[in-house]
Amino acid sequence: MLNRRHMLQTVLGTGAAWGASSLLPAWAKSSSNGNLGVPSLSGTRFDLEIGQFPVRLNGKVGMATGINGTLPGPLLRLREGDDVTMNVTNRLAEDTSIHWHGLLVPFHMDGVPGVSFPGIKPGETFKYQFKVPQNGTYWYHSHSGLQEQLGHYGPIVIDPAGTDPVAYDREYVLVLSDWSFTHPHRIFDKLKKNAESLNFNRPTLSNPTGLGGMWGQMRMSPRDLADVTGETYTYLINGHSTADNFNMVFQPGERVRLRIINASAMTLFNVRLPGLPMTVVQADGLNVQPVETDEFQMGVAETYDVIIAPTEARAYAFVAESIDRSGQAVATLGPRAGMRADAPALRAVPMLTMRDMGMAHGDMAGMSGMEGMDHSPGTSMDTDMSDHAMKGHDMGTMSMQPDPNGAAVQPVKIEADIERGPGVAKVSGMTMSRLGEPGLGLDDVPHRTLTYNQLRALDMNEDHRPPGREIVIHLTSNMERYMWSFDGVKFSEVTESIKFYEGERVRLTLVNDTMMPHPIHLHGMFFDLVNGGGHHMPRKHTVTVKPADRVSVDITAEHVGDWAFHCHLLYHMHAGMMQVVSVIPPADDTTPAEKMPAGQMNMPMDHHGMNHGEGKS
Ligand SMILES: [Cu+2]
Repeated sequence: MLNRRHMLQTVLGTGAAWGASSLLPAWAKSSSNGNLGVPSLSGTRFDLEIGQFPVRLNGKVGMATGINGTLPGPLLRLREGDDVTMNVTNRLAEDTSIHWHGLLVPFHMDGVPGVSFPGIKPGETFKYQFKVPQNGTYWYHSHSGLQEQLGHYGPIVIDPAGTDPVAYDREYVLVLSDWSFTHPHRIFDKLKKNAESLNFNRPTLSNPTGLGGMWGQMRMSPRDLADVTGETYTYLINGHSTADNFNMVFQPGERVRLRIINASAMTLFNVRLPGLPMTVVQADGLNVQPVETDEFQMGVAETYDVIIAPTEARAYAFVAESIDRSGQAVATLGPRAGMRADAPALRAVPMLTMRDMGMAHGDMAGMSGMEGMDHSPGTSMDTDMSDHAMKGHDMGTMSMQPDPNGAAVQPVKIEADIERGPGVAKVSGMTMSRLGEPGLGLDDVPHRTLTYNQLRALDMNEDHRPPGREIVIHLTSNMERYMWSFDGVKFSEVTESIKFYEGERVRLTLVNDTMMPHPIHLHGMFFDLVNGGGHHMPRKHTVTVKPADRVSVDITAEHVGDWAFHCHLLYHMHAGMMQVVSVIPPADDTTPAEKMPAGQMNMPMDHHGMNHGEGKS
């Protein structure tokens, strides 16, 4: 049988920048780390080529855009503290980029076209150089257009400079993704047309009173939990569909570390190994206090490392089920290669709850908010204007020592939130927090599920300062135009970045006014999730904000620069759910980009390099 990767590498084997080892099939490569389940590269210098190549999935051949001819791209195995060089060559006919997701690199090495650098033109090689500042499981992907959907992503594992507190006998990297044979621009067009075709505010056969328009405004139906479903997607584990049966071998009694990366474009996954408990030891690359569970929901871009310790010599299924249960990818973990575990049947489609609609208290607050949408497309809520007043010019003129009673501070007592302790989710005024819930559809499964409230950083947080200010940002949508945004303004219409001051401790509160979960990602800084963890708040690069959820994260603004801040659902970002956070020196109102030497960047704060879908697709 033709090995798919081998075929791809044969097709592309003449690429100039390829090392000899990249021509070998994954299983033939020697590596001191053993076979992790994906082709891997290690060292301090990496030659990466972005190109197109064919992939065969379920008997069908499609064209991928990716790195070094494999789907996913090769594992980059780095060592904490090393100085690394990534030579990224663009063999495409369009611009490309690589963003090192979760790595705290200088902003001009962050790889976001139009924000941190101009992008990589066709035929060009861009040399990324940085000191690897951390350890753990991360990943990399395109930040150009919709390339990520086509296969432009790969895993990163950074070995710690010191000893690893996590003990394991064997490890596997599991890159979860969603593949489509439909071109992403077509998918995006369909999403927009679908949204436009909804009969808003008008009685229809299915909504005879017109009241059902409530659903239409937010989602198409109470069952519609994902924009793009298993009808369009083939779900993959390391580039393998369920039919491919990706295989992992273990010996009974071994501790096996699974480094799970959700590298999909649009799919939140429920992850479980029926009959085998998982001990979560790391989230988003940072170690957490071990917590045993049976299932967890993973937002796009999140990573979880788990330890499993199978004692029976039998095949176990590793299941990544899409949140709407329209499909899944199943791999096998067994004592011998080539075994196939029984794939569990897809479970019943979960329903959105009143809580998801922001109507947990049975009052009309959520309803009136939705009615507000009718008259003000573009801003999803008329309420809570005090939150909006927080943003913009007020902040731009603040000094380094913000007045805690000033206009930029929420009426809530910020200190109280910090000191409240483990009960934070239950305190009045925080009742919309859903950190104690496992995620859509996992409330009533007959086993343990992970919640954000269970996560505690293994190491004590370094910054114990309470935040000096709180910035509230609403996650907003206008489904009539498939517009997703922050505070009702899509990225292409944003005129000013969000300002953080170098050295400050700032609280970001994300309020989800929509009925979809959004995995929110900030480049260049970690979110310290305010979950009652005291000085052991879990630190994450991506936080999934559930429908009608209100999540606070504390951030230490350390690295001056312009940093992308966006929903990691690819089409949401493309539609405008993105902003730029500028970390600027105290009392200095210019963005770092404006201070860059001429020629290093096309235009400061150039949003146009992002290939916004709106009006262009
Ligand atoms: Cu989103």
